[in-house]
Parts: sequence; structure tokens; C-alpha cells
Amino acid sequence: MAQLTRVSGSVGLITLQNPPVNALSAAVRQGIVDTVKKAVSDPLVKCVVICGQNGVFCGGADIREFGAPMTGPPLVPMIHAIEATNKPVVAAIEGAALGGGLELALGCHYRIIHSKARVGLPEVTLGLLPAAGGSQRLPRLIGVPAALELITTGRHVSAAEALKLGIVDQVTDDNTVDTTVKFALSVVGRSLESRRISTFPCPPVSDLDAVFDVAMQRVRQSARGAIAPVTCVQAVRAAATLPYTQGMKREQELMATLFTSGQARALQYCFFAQRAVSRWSMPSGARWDTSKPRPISKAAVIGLGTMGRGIAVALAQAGLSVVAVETQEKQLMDAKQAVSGMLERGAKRRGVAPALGLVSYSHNIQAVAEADLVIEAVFEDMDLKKKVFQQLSAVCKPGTLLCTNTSSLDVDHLASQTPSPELVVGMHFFAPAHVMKLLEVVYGPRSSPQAVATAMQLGKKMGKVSVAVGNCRGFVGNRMLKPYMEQAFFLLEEGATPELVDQALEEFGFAMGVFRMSDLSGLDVGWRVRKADGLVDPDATSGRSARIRQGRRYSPLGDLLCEQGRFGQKAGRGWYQYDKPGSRVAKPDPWLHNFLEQYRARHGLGVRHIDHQEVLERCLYALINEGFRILEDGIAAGPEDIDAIYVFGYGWPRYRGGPMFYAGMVGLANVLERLEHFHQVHPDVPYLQPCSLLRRLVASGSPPIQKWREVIRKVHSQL
Ligand code: 3H9
Repeated sequence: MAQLTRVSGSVGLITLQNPPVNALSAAVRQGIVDTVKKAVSDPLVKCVVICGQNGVFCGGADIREFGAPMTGPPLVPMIHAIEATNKPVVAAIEGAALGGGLELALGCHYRIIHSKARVGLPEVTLGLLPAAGGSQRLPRLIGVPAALELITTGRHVSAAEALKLGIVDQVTDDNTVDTTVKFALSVVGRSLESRRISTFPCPPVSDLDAVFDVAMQRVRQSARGAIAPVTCVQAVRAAATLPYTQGMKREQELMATLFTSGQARALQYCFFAQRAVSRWSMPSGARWDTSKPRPISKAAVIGLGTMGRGIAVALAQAGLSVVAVETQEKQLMDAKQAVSGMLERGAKRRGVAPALGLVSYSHNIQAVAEADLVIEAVFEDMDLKKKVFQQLSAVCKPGTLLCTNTSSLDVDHLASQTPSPELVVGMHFFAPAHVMKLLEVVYGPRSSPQAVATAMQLGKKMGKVSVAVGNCRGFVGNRMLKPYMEQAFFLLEEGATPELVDQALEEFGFAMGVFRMSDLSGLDVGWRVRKADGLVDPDATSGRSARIRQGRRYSPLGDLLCEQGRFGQKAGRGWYQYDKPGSRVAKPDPWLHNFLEQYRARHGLGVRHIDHQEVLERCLYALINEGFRILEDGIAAGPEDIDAIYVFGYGWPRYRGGPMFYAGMVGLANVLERLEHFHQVHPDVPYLQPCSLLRRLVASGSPPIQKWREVIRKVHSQL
């Protein structure tokens, strides 16, 4: 777990050994305590170097241990003991020094880093604060403003920036351990008095109160209800205002408030869920570890509207050569300019050269003939997409993977347009496609495991959280959105306003409430879909029949707004009003309130008082219920897949872990009881009828979310 060897005659080299990231498990901590003690007491050892096995210094405390009672030596005294030694201790940082890993390095007297390594205190992203002295040492080392920014965002810092900030003493391109060993020998005999960060005074800041007020305001605004960023500010304030020992006491007290919080549990669940989704499986039994992806070096994008442009940028930024095809000359010219601009801006942000040369443009679909993979991103229209797929089948070389960027159309139906349906998968990107983290990889019943593996690997290369899901209407994300939005419409009919519904959801932590979101994405999108589904009936203006379609309760409110041209932000009016078309500032609209009153009167709907709790229960539990149906249907392999989709693509607050995790937190029995109640009150709303998987989970004692897959497997084996 930590090995001590003597190198170069008098250097005690301690190697952390806990693959893959040398997390500071109880055994590693014990190993460090033991080896440091041994090295310090060995007269032949003049200095100590701490490094990590396999090219990674240390990924921090072992997050998997957080759920159980603490065992092994604690970090804080361990790091103090290192700092207090009379022999120089130098950290050799390769790969990453994050969280407790950086805190360990800050306890060393010097830090040498490889140019490709990064450091950071990302505890805040796990609902915690750097509580092994990080919140007290970092401000002392690099000053309050820089430390505040790093600790409250959890941002990873490159080696070059770490040097500039003063976190490390030297950057090397050579072998980090060899360089550090030489460095350690060179400082033997020098005084260590000025190297113990805990003894530094915090660099003074003029107008300390103002700095912290601004920081607190910033984190409260961006955290939208998350408690850890606020607590991190308080911890840094302790560093700036208290002597070190008292600051450490405060750090521990603040950590105690976070450590067992629901938010920390949710964020740590998200950390593992994000990684779990890459271990995908299909109902056929095909899996990530038995399916080999194909190498992709040349990709093509068909259709250069908003989505196509973003996809081309994402592919080029991942280093792929891209053929971008758009048949309309004007659109092609516009797209060329837009894609180049996005690539240039992205490159500037990341400090790299823009990948302009990787993208070639054509108005001829023949240009994709040599592509290994094609992503079709034309308008969301089945007939158009079918035509494109037929053309692609004729043009592409054998074996080319054909992907469709659809948000809801039947991937299997599209696959049937090609002679090789096994080569077809859906790649559902989210706008803007080069920014949004989520990618739904949709497999149809005939998609080959290799096609899925290739799309998943491509997603990873583009930096996406890719989730493999089955083919159904709306896949996972949009399928669950439907009952959520439906409830929001019903709540308006029953007496709520868009402002009330949005406020409840935004206070819950959503980036945007359902109506502001609908205004942003455009009301006409859903209208077109409802029309295609035969749900829109402009003649049914009053009476019960106007609110019952295809045998179930239906709210025509969205259709009525569209008939008035209220398509949302782009029209300058929707559920809210805007100063002008395209403006983003939503204001309550008296016209809409009046319209709702008239609508309710026309339909004889009584108005009741609706509170935030009801908004949350109706909207969220309907969404969660559909999530259980998705699991029951085998469209998502596990709850982590659904949660990752909602956290990374739908603005679900990460500190609430995702909808399925949230259901577990509020209690499955509670969710079931409320759904039963609402379904009794609204028997004409099938989405409120509790899913049988939810009933089954409750009947089996509401197991923790990690055990749901066992129950789901049983359900599937009985089908
Ligand atoms: C902390 O330090 C608290 C202290 O301040 C105070 C305490 C008192 N623990 O991401 P990858 C696993 S809090 C346990 O795919 P990469 C990960 O789950 C900690 N496991 O690799 C995965 O497992 P699997 C603060 C961990 O190369 C495997 O390692 N530290 C930990 O893309 C590979 O991970 C952080 O927040 C851990 N700490 O990225 C850093 N870290 O294969 C968290 C990773 O079963 N870690 N695993 O799915 C990371 O950001 C990335 O893992 C890292 C490597 C950049 C290190």
C-alpha cells in the first residue's frame, strides 16, 4: 500500500500503491505513517520523496470508504507528521494530485510536478471541503483570492498554472521521480523552517470582508442550493482570519456538517454513476467488456443546422477528421463560418491551436464515401431522415457506421432503410452539441454490440458522458420529460401560474423551471410532435372533450399558445413575455394570467391553492414513475444510467443525485404513497399510476439503489 525503498544512497522513496489512482484508503494511510516513521528514523536516509505507482500521484481520500465508519490513521495528523519532520520531504507529482492527494503534497516541504500532471482540490464537487488541511494551507501558500476560486470550484489546474500560482516549486518534462530524487538531494541540509506551510501567515488581503462577501454572493448564485461551496468559503475565511490551529479546528467542524449530508451522498453517488455508465450492457447480454469498438479516424456530419454544427465541432475537437455536408449552398457558407468561429473560440479557451484544418465542407453527400462513421443531423422528420439513410447506404463504403442524431424518432425504423441495420445506432446529442456533456447512444434491436461500443467510445473521446439506452419513443430523457411537462400543464389548469411552478422547480435546484425551459427551446417543437400524433384538435375548444384525447386527460394549453404565435423566447412571448424576440429575460405576462383565467372559466375548472410541495410531488414523481417503467422495460440498464442522463443533460441538480437517487432519498414507500394518492384524484392520468417495479421494490423492503439491479433482473427473468 506504501513501499519504502532507498535510492541514490540516501533518499527514502515512498511509493503509494493503490491502483488505479492511489486513493488514500485506510491501508495506504497506514502505509504512509509506517514508511515515513521508518524513513525518518533511518540514519542512512537524508531526505524523502513521495510518489505514486503507475504514473498517478494520488486521487485523494478513498471515496468508497466514506459510507462506512472510519478505520486506520486519520489524514490530518499523518500530514502534520510529514510536515514536522527534520528531513526534507518532496512530493513527486505525476498524473494527478487531487483532494487529499494535493493536501498530502502540501504537507511536504517541496513539490515537483510533471508538465502533463494536474492538481486541484475538487472536494466541493463531492459535497465536501478539503478537510485534511487543504482549506488552511492553500490560502497560506497562494493567497486568499486564488485559493477561494480553486476550492469553491474544485477546478483542476495544469502544471504550468500550478507553478504560476506557486502551488508547486518546479515543473519537469523528464522522469518526475528521478528529477525529484535529484532535487531532494540538493536541498538536504537546508533549513525547513520556511517550508512548513502551516506556519505561514495568510497573505494579507485589503478589504477582506468585501472579498468574502463577493465570493459568498458568487457561490450562492451559482450553487443554486448546494451547501458545500458556501461551507468552503467559510473554511477559507477561517484560514484568513484565525491562527492555523484554530483554523484547522474550524475546518473539521465545517467538514462534520457536510460529511454525512444528503448532498454529499448524492454528489458521491454521481461521481460513481458517471463512471458506471461506461460499463454498459444490452438486454441481449452484450457488454462493454466483451465488445470491441472499431477505430474511427474519419467522421462525417450530414446537415449543418445548429445541431450538425455543434457535432462537427465536437468531433474536430476530439481530433477526428470531419467531412461536413450541407446541401443548401447558403446554409453551408454560414455553417463554415460558424464552425470555424466555434473552433477558434474553443481553442482560445483551452490554449491550443484551433482544429480548423480537420473539417472539410461539401454540398455533395458523395463526399462522405470514405468516412468510417456518419452522423446524420438533418431536420427531425422521419421521411427526410429515411431518404438520407437510403442515400448513405448507396454512398458509404461497406462497414461504415450510420448514426442518427434524433431526439425521439424510431432508430430501428431508420435502420430498416439500410442493408446493414446492425451498423445503425442513434447518437442523441444535446444542444449546444459541442458544450453539453450528455450523449444518449441508442441501440435498436438489430444494432450490433460493436456499433454500440464504437459510438460509446467516440462519445468518450468527445468528452461526453455517454449512456447506452434502448430504442423507444423519446429514449430515456425525453420519455421521462413528457409526464413531467404534462403535470406542469395540468397544474396550470388547476390554478397554478407558470411563475409558481418554475419557482418551485428552481428552488429545488433545476437550472430552469419547466415553462422557462419550454420558452427557451420553443413551444412549436412539442406542438409539431403533438400534431403528428393526432393530439391537436383546434375545433375542440370547450367542454370535457377538449381536455380528453385518446382516452386520457389532455391539456391543450400549449397548443392554444402556439395558435397565437406564442412560440417562446424567439417570438418574444410564450409562457412569459420578453422585451423583444430573442431576449432572454422572462417577465410574468398579465395576458397569460388573463388567458388562464378565461380558459379555466370556459372549461368550468375550479381554482385551488397549489403550493410548492404539490408542484414538486406531481411533476417529479410522475417523472420518476416513468423512470421506473424505463427500468422495467429494460430501456435503461440501471438507475445510474437514468440519473446520469438527468444530471448531465436535463439540469437536474447534481447535489440531489438524479431522479432515481432522489426517489431513494425521499423513500420509495413515500413516492409510491403519493403517486397512489394522485392517481386516485386523477384517474384519467395514466402516468400517475404507480409502476409495478416501484411496488415491487417497496414490497421488497425498499433496498438501497445499489441493489435495485437485482430486483430488476428478477422482474426481467420472470417475463
Ligand atoms: C478527499 O480527498 C477528502 C479530503 O480532502 C479530506 C478527507 C478528510 N476514491 O476517473 P477514473 C476510481 S475527497 C476512490 O475513471 P481517470 C474511480 O471510481 C477525494 N475511488 O480515471 C474509477 O473506478 P472504476 C477528492 C476513486 O484516469 C477509477 O478510480 N478527490 C477515486 O479518468 C478510475 O477513475 C477527487 O475528487 C477516489 N478518490 O481520472 C478526485 N478517484 O474503474 C476523484 C478515482 O471502478 N478522482 N477513483 O470506475 C478523479 O477525479 C479521477 O478519478 C482522476 C483520474 C482524475 C484521479
